[in-house]
Amino acid sequence: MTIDRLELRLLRLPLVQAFETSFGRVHERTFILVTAVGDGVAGVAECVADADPYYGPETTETAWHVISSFLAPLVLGKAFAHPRDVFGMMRLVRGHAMAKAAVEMAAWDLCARQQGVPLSRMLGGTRAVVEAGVSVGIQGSLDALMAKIEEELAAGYRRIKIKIKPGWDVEAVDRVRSRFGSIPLMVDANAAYRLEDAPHLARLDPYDLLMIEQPLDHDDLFDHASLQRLIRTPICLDESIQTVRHARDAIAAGACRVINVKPGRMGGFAESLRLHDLCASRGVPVWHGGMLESGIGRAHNLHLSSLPNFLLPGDVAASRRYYQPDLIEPPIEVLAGGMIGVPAGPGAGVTIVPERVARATVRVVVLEAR
Ligand code: OSB
Ligand code: MG
Repeated sequence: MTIDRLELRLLRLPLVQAFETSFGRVHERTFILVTAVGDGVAGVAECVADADPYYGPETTETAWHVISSFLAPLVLGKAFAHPRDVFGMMRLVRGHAMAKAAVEMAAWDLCARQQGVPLSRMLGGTRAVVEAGVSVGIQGSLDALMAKIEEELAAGYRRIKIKIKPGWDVEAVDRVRSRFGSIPLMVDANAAYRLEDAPHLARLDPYDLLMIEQPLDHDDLFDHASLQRLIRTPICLDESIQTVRHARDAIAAGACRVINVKPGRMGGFAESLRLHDLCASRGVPVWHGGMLESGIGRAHNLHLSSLPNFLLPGDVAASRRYYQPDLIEPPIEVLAGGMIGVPAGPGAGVTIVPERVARATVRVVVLEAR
């Protein structure tokens, strides 16, 4: 198969509710929608790079530049046997995983649509529904946090994750445990601490958290290994796992006991599958992360989440928590019991509403094989 044309579309969508992490508060998402066309069929994927380089080094503008100037020439008009080969076709370009992932995942969607099968089937998924968890941002007050968690539990979510940072951590967890008892609970620090904070982070140990996600620096493995020896709460790595090699080294070093999979961070589905398989072979459970995606990226995440080593609920919540309306119709909803169905149609299996995409569009470019 080949990709004959790539369309990049920069979109800006307001969030239903502002989302705050240790690196700041966002009120809207700016992201690129990539459409890959081959043999008259279109595949679509969402680039998870944001306007700011705060979660990781990429931004929407670096992704736009790298895809249009460097990745598009490597893939346009070039025959490949399977979309798992697309990542390798882009290996001349170092890093820029989010830019690569958007191109690669659009190729998977294209291929699945050409074959008329759901993405989950092509990826090796084994489940029709997946367990949904939610990521609850830092709130204005602890009372507001309690109200938010109450709302999410009532919606059925099977695991609560709260964002933490210095000054919003032990007390918040203590309040949640006193109020809601032994619910499945975890925290995500988005790299807000240093190894010197180990005694402070050990104060979370009595609360039986499922895990603490990314306590230390975005590119660190060594200090995480030291920290894991000092705290009982299992460490889960997010930002620090940008390649399968990072995961291999992290597991060998004891830097984590759980890994979060985000295909955008890994450079696409093929590398995410390799990460999934490596973790399965080492007995390390994985779960699917989220990047405040619209329903398009959310659907891709659900397909990948249907693989067998996704043993913990993911950040794969319903559309309505993020965008109203979403770019897709019908939106993604949480079923009774906190499960979400993996879309059953061809490719990502969701229907994009073109007028909503048009309304959110800031800029478009079409790149063709030459
Ligand atoms: O660290 O998992 C993260 C959102 C943006 C960037 C990084 C992260 C997150 C989330 C929200 O935690 C996940 C979601 O609900 O999509
Ligand atoms: Mg995280």
